[in-house]
Amino acid sequence: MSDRDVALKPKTKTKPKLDRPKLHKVILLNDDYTPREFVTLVLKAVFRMSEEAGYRVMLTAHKFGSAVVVVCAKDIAETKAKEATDLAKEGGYPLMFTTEPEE
Ligand code: TYC
Repeated sequence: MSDRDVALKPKTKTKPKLDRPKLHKVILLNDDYTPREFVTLVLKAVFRMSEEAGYRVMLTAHKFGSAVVVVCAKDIAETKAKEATDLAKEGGYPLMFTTEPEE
């Protein structure tokens, strides 16, 4: 085969399928000290929830110990959880938000 003859190999390489990055849950934790109104306020301010949605999520955490606030990309979940927890700390409350990967 001369240099000018370019042998074209059939393309046999397959792209390795990358797993989609896991989504993460932001979880609101109940405590005995933070006022309900303040929890709802944080949910509205940080997660842009309506009064009704915020109240519902707050009540779920109050009754069951925790509640899922939102499911989103890991970095956004972590940023939002920190922002909300910091806001509560500024207000002098122990309110906590955590994150965990979705199954
Ligand atoms: N349990 C709190 C109270 O009775 C209210 C509350 C609700 C706190 C939800 C945290 O995630 C929470 N004042």
